[in-house]
Amino acid sequence: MKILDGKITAEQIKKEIKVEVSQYIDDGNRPPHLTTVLVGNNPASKTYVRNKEKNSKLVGFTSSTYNLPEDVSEKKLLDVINFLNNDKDVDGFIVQLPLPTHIDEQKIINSIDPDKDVDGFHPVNVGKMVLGLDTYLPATPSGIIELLKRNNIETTGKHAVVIGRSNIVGTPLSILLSRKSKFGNCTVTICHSYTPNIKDFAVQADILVAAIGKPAFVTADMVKDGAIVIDVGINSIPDETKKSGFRSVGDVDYDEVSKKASWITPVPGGVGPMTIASLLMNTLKAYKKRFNLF
Ligand code: BQF
Repeated sequence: MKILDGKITAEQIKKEIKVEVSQYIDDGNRPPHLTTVLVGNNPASKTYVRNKEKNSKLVGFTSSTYNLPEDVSEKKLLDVINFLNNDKDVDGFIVQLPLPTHIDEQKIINSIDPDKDVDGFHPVNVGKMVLGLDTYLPATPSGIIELLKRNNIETTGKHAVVIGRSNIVGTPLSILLSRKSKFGNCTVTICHSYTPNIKDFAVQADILVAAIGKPAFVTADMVKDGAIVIDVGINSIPDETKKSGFRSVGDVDYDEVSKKASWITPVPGGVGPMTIASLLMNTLKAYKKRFNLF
């Protein structure tokens, strides 16, 4: 078994971005600028936003954050987005999800300028992705493809089984894995909450992706010998040995499944860091488009 190390791969990508950014700055350009909009105090969301700020600064971007209260009105949030859409100093921005239930998430996503939508969630960008047109790819699926690419893992002709059909991970990843491309060309099966006997599909996978949100959902009996296993899950479980009282585990029973897999992503340090690296790649792309730096 080989560890598909997202932390190391993401570090390489960040180093490359940092070199490219410093060249633009030497040429007299301003740095790329990523803005994050955070609504409320969800502890996981706060951690993710801090991560994005930290890594943006690490590669030489300007980073800014709008912290809005939990009870902010939909109208006020739309006003902030409208301001960012028109702010020439901001190349790309994201609205951290999930949003409080009184706000219509789709309405918010629809209001983002597709050219600044570095999460790739706007319907225009989703449509472009489906058609294989140039766009911002959603960060987690794009990070997974990049992780396979940079570790020279062949995908062509393989059977990929994706467990989970969210708009953010399962659905777009199934499209990227099946498209006509060097790191696509898979036959893809999507499993979800209405799939009877997910195990019957999972055991057939050459590439198995777990994006369900249930700790240790994928057990060793569900995995074919030599499969490539991608664990997208981040679940917090009680752990008395930790300061916080919790630790992060994926959707895969890592200890048992790693005995059968040819490659496996750890949690933490697998898909998560690649998600951040992809967001930075999208932001650099938005910046280059704005200033015609190609
Ligand atoms: C790691 C996310 C679910 C819902 C909304 C590194 C991140 C996580 C883990 C991170 C995620 C998950 C993010 C690790 C951003 C990935 O070392 O394993 C980085 O910050 N992520 C998000 O912004 O929103 C989410 C997961």
